[in-house]
Amino acid sequence: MPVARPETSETRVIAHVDMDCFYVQVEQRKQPELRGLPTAVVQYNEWQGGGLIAVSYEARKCGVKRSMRGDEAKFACPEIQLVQVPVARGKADLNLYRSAGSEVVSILAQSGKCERASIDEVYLDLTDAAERMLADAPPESLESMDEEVLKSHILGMSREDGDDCKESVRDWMCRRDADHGDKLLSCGIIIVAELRKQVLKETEFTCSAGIAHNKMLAKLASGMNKPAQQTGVPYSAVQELLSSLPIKKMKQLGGKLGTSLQNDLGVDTVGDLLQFSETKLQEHYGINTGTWLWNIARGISGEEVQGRLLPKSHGSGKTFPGPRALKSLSTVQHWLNQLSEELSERLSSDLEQNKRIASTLTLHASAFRSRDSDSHKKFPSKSCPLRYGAIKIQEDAFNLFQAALREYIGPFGINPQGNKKETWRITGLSVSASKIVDIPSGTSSITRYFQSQSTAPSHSADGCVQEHVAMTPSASEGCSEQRSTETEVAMPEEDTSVTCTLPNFENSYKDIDLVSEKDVVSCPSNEATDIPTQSESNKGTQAKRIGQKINNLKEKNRGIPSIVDIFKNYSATASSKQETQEDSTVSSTSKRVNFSISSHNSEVNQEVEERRETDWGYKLDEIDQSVLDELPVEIQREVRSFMRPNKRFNVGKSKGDGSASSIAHYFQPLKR
Ligand code: DCP
Repeated sequence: MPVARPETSETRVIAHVDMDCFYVQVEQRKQPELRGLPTAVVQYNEWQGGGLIAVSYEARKCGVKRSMRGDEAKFACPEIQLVQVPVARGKADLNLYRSAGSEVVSILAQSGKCERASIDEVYLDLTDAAERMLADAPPESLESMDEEVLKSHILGMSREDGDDCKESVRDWMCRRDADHGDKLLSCGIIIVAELRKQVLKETEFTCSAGIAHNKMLAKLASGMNKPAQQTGVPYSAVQELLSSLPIKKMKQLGGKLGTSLQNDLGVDTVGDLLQFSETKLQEHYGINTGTWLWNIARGISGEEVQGRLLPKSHGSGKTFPGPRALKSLSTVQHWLNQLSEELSERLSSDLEQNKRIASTLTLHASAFRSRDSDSHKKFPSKSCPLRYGAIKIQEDAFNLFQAALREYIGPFGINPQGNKKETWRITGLSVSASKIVDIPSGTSSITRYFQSQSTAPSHSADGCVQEHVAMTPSASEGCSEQRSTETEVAMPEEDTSVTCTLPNFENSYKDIDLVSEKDVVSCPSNEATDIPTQSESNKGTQAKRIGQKINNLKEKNRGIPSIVDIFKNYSATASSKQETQEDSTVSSTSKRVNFSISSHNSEVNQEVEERRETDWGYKLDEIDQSVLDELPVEIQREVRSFMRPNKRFNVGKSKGDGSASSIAHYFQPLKR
């Protein structure tokens, strides 16, 4: 039964651009002698040669896969070149790859609405550009067509190898009787071929792309012909495409929902869904999911490309596979400190460069209980309002961890030494910052921001918010998504009998660990050392372009930088203190464990208050008049009163005590 053609979606032209073996390409640009060789990027740990996270297409031909360890890859392909991921704070440092991704985004964003979907993926809405081309220079009017265009794959078009195939592509694109949707698609194919060439020229990276009438189809198509190729999806080919597409391959159907469709409805391919009415699907999966399933079976997706060049969240994570699993609170705290420091750095640069503030801190962990029938119980994720400054994030992250651990293990599972031997193991940790918003211009709105920040997430009794994972696939894809890939990791040393399934935290960086393209601007020296001279001028141009783009976007926020400086100074002071305090913090861990969250927090808050007092006493001298002028009037009054000789700074006891606009309120500790 032919599927009714949706009327609205075919008038849009959406592209999904995906870099080819991205980390490998970044490393090959750094070391050009690796080009053309079978190469893989490995995580830095030495266990069995480290885990592969990116594999070149030459290595893939020898049977090397991302799921392999370095040793296994060498066995499959003895000449493989293994490149280590850069390391900082004892964990993978992905800044190099993030900056490289930003370079690509800056080029693609010239063409239309651009959404950075992950470290190496971008969606583009090319509808306007395609409409313009169709009006001004439609494909049939072009004297010649670029090779890259003619090499395109067009689904549903029969093709043979060689020149004939290019002719067929040209004929298809120049059909005068083509409908409006196909004509627009042809224009999109030409635009994307041009963009891919530009990306290659300016960054030396190849990418693949899918061009279709919606995001879902564009994403499906971009992975069909890799590397360095592009695939167009005319509406007429959609039904055939989906009829053979395994249900689990569809975005958002790789998990429980896909399994349920297979087991409960006997659906194997997306096309199989066509046999069910919308009502039937709604009966099984609820109104929204049912309708969504009914639509995807027909290739319909209304998801918009969001104009977003910056990530939706920042995250920092690490896995502790096999014998590396963490067994004590002090080691957990040590790693949370590292992760929090990295997160704090990224938040500071986002604040400084993009004038954006995050408001929610979330802790995720994966764990298992070794002597327990319930060892697959999920470690709960916890959130709380985010407070700026490395030390605060460290404290909050550790509090969240302890609250989650209590829940995971039950009230009697933790002893004052930190753990009961072999009771629990942590195999992955991550901290992330989300709900990122622009600081609105105008001081009153900043005040409002901070007011809302202190009340935003609702709290449970222990001050944390339980993260809920919705099954409904309505959420749009974003940089913050955790990868759903899971890795089987054996425990070779102490837990030889245990095999547990863990979320691949370090591998999940691709999705959670993005920074803004402003990094390219802010780190020219890094770029210069990492990248061969040939690309220097390109970098300069890109950096400028990125700078311009962000400046345009952030024009409205002029006047904020000085407030940003306050944050920066504050967290810088906090960090330097942290170095001296680190030992004592860790050694006092076991004592803290016995406290209830609230008593622990009051202890922490007291420390924080003391630190703040000193910090501000020191910082006040550094605040200049122009900074003060930007602050809300009440705060100006408050700060000026501190600046008067002999007036001692007294947090929380100053004029307007407890009012939302008190400067103390800006840095108020987490309310529990
Ligand atoms: N990545 C990671 N862990 C994963 C998956 C990916 O760290 N589990 C990193 C390394 C990849 C980059 O993200 O180079 C992009 O991931 P992709 O899934 O897009 O894969 P590649 O770009 O490596 O290859 P492909 O050409 O198949 O897209």
